[in-house]
Parts: sequence; structure tokens; C-alpha cells
Amino acid sequence: MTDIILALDVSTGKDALSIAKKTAPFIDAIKIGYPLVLAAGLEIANQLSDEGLPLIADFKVADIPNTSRLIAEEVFSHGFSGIICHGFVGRDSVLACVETAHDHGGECYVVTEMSHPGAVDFFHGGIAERIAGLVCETNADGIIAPATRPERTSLLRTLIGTKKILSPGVGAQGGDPAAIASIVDGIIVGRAIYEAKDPGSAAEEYSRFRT
Ligand code: FNU
Repeated sequence: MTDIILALDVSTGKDALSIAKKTAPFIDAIKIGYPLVLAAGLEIANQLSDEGLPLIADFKVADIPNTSRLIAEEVFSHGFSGIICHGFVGRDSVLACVETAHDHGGECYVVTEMSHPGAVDFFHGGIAERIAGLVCETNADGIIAPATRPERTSLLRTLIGTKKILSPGVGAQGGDPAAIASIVDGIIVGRAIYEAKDPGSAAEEYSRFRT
């Protein structure tokens, strides 16, 4: 199965709710993060939940285990079904997010390699592969891996088996959904949908890649 996940990085609650309503029939989940939450507050999650779609908190949590756990508790008590954390912080911090997610019946995704050009400065040279190993050891639910580098995402697939891969970078960052859809479980699309003249039609276009 390949899901379409809307990255709702708009800066007002009003825009977020309006775009969520227009796109809901064509998407499988909504991901929100700092841009929207800092503008509209974490309560926006409760309002978005009216669409009946899973909500993923993209806070890329990267802290000591106690702080990571406190962040994850706050996320799951606001109705999210998934959280994204960084992997480079190490096993104990990742485990704090994974355990808190699972305590709440939610999922935890770990960033293995980011999608932007600068990601190669740090994540290449074995780091992404080590993080993939950590994902298996900590029983995390899946990884975030780049649609902008399908060959890297394919490699990471061989390391994590059937765990889920959610893949950002299509559209605005140049990734081709056709090149990545068959190797991942979810395509994350932001600007190509929410900045479109008609976000509903743009989401419908991407829904061709749903399986
Ligand atoms: P769009 N995102 C990303 N690359 O783009 N969470 C990563 O490696 C990663 C992410 C997020 O470019 C990014 O923050 F780990 O407008 C944004 O919310 O399609 C979304 O994915 C991509 O947005």
C-alpha cells in the first residue's frame, strides 16, 4: 500500500482547516509540524481530527530521553497517531519516543536520511545505515527516507525489511513520485498540494500514486 500524506505547513489555522477539508478525500494522513503548530497552537490537531484522518506530528524530536518522552506524551495526548523523531541522537532517545508512541497505541518514525541537498554532508558515509539498524533494534515502526534519492531509499529498504517508509521530497523538492511510489509506504507531499491554485485537484492528481 502507498499512502498520500499531506504535509500541512501553512501558517494559519484557517488555511489548514480549509485545505484539509478540500484534500481529505484524496489523502490518507495529515502531517503537521513546527510551522503550523507554532502559528496556530497544538490545539489545531483537535480541529484537524474532524477530517477523520491519522495525524502525524513532525517535530523531528532530537533530545535527551526524558525530554523526548515529555514531548511525545504531549503529542499523543493531543490525538496524534504518529510522531517523527531523529535517529542520530541514539538508541535511548529513540526508544523514549518509540515506547511512548506504543504506550498510546501510536507509531514512531525515525529520520534516517533527509531529503534536502545538504543532507549528504552528514547522513552519508554510513550514518543513515546505522540509524536504520537502530530502527530495527528499538522496534520503531518505520523510517523517513528521501524521495529525492530513490536509490538511497531502496538501499534503506533492504536494511529495514517490512517496516514502513514515509518519503518526503516529491514535487517542490524535485522528487518524482513515479520513481519512489513502489518502494515506499507513504509519499509525503506539501507545497505541491497546499500552494496549488486548487489544492483539492492537486491532491487528486497525487492520489494516482495511491495503491
Ligand atoms: P514539501 N521533511 C522533508 N524532508 O521534506 N520531515 C525530510 O527529510 C524530512 C521531513 C518534511 O517539500 C518537511 O519538513 F525528514 O513542501 C515538510 O514538512 O513537499 C515536508 O516533509 C515536505 O514538504
